[in-house]
Amino acid sequence: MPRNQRPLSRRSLLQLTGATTLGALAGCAGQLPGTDGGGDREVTPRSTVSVEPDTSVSLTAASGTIRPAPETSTTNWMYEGQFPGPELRVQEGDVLSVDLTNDLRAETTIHWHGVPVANPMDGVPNVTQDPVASGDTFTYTFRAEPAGTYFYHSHVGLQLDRGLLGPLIVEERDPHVEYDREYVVVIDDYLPGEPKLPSDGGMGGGGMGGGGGMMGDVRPSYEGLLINGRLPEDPPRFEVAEGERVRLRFVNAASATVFGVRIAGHEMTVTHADGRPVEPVDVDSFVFGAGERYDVVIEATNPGTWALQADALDGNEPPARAVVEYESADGEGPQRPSSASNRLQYGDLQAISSLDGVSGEPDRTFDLTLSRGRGQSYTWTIDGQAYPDADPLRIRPGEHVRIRMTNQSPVVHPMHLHGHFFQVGDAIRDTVIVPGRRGQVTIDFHADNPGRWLFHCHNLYHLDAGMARVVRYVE
Ligand SMILES: [Cu+2]
Repeated sequence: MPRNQRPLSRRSLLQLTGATTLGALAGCAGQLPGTDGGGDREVTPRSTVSVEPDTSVSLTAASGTIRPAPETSTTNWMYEGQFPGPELRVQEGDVLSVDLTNDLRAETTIHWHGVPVANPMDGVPNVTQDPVASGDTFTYTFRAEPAGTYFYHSHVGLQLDRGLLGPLIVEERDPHVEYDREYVVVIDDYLPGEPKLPSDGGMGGGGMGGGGGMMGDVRPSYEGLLINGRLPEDPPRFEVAEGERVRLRFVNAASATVFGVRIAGHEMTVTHADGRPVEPVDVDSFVFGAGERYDVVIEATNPGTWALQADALDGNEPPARAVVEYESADGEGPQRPSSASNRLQYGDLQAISSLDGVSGEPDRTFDLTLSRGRGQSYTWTIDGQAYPDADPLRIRPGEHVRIRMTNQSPVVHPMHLHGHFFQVGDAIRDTVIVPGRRGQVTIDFHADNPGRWLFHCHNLYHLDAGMARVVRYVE
């Protein structure tokens, strides 16, 4: 049963039988604006752009067969019969219109990860829209800004881990770095078949996966790691010419995997974090969690055939692989990267331009604890509450909001805020890893986009098991 159709929890029953019955019912989509259960009046979201779109695209979600390697095929869910889904590419400021047609036998939506769209376009089922029923079409329209490397994916249940994802590139009109060509590198974990929560008998035939235990984590039984939908036996090839500067747009589209990324024979200059420009920083590797993106530039000054490799930090599958191949290469097998010695740290990231509205002391601060739920069931909580059975975080328009997170579990949580960029250290991002074992991260954002916005862990299994809250604008 989908989470949003579970029997009413004790908290919901208390709300329904209390004095705030109408407020609690206003939590259904389609009733904006209303009161929010706490008695506060909700702020009407920004409306969707109504101008003629610059680009119109159709994405049909349907089941089909993928072949991630010549000898391997499986049934997947896909957009337009492609996995990953088609690359959507527009210019900064363009209006993009996407008709999502649902040819699945399940409800679905699309979320535009990282893009601060108007709230009704954000694709969160039962929060910003009714899910799109089987056979129906829903049109998403939004202005694609700011420029950056993004991705789109279903936000219903565990559908992201079934293949419903694709890259979204918003090209800057005036890039702060020069490059001659570019490749998009979507890194993913490969799960044939239907994803399930451990509590529903998922993740390895009902058993606990690696690293199990009360306080530990489980990971689905992935059958490999992918770059652009390919297993390492049949890696994608990125051709380069000697002397070129090559931009690589890395997207971690995995559902439960943190990757460490290296390229043999080349230093990487990190130029963007979550699509936002940073002062260029030279590294030989970086680590990113589900939902994070990095853009890097490499200088093609070392002819040959070189492996680009992404290792699962918390899994033992063979690394995902691509090949960087010079036009002049002689066909020798790719050389493997040496071990990482100069790995990117968050502290290295310095945004080119600052975020408005977050200087000085915050108007409102939330202190939130991230932890594994107590008891036998597989739940993940924020301050002891498991979504959707969780209180909204109420904020007012124009506020400088701070969220301080402390991770009381041993595993990392890549936390993602919808609808806003946030400041973390000197960087501007939309997703940030909170390290395990009492790791602490503080983010600051400007409340400039009214609506109901999900704030959640981008480990899909943690999200589906409750690690989410709705940030709600009230008057
Ligand atoms: Cu998590």
